[in-house]
Amino acid sequence: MTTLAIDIGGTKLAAALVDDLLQVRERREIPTPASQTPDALDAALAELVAPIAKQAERVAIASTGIIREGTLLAINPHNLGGLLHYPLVQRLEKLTGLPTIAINDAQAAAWAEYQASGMQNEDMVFITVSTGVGGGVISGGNLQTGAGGLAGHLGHTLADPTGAVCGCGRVGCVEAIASGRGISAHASGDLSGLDAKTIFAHAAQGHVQAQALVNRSAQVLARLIADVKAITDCQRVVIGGSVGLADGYLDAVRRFLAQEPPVYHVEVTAAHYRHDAGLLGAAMLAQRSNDDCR
Ligand code: ADP
Ligand code: BMX
Ligand code: ZN
Repeated sequence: MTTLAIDIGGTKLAAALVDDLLQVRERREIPTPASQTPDALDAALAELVAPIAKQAERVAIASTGIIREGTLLAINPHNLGGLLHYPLVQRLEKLTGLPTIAINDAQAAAWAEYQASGMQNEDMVFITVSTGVGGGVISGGNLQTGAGGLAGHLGHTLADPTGAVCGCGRVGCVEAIASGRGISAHASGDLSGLDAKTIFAHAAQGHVQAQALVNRSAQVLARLIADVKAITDCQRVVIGGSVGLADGYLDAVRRFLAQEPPVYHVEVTAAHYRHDAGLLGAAMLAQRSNDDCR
């Protein structure tokens, strides 16, 4: 069966056709519109899926935000230009006429990465460092979504009680410092207003402030990983997202984690499916729910 997989992030929207052998075809990407009203996202999704939807038999969405009963509820609406909620499943069913499922992007990616890991009945945590910082927890081989979809939202745990106010309303969240938006928000002087991608490019050229911003993100992430190890005793942490997968970032995280006491050390790897983990995880979960219904 061919699945139209869609990944809705704070920066980009991606879509592709995924077959039962997990081959990804016709991958497309467009920027995520920043708008408080749903109309802009409606239009962007229509533009994104129009050329490929007719070849699909179902839709599987991995999306930023808490996904509850098919609706996106932003925990940090700033990541979506202030959009608070969006009826994902309803809109995509209307747009395509196809049966649709939706799941949080990091939860979906966690599932895909767990399948790729070869682990069995084990514990693994996926962390995306992207527009925000998201997470997905696999416990005893099962994906944890929580009763209300909140499970794994580890970007909203405390990194610094004197830190910036996060869009979720808490003070000093990991996301407010370590995410792409957090890195950009802390830039000043000649870096102010630049996005994380550009700041990473400056860091690679030896720009001192840019290097400090990247290191601060990696250090906060390493402390988060130590917390995750303490909470779950997982055997592996997998990192994805465009910041997480940026050159040198994972090595910096590993260096900071090595400074923590050994009991908090855990294997940290880059996402096997790289930037497609969310798309593939959603497609795999659609496949599984289809099988469950038979
Ligand atoms: P989304 O959050 O929409 O899923 P990404 O995973 O691409 O999208 O994350 C977007 C964030 O990653 C932005 O803050 C962007 O500036 C940053 N980014 C994109 N490419 C790179 C790169 N090559 N190096 C560092 N940061 C990057
Ligand atoms: C935020 C939150 C999470 C999401 C994470 C990564 C919103 C809109 N999103 O913490 O649900 O998993 O960002 O999202 O509240 P991304 O856009 O960086 O991929
Ligand atoms: Zn927060």
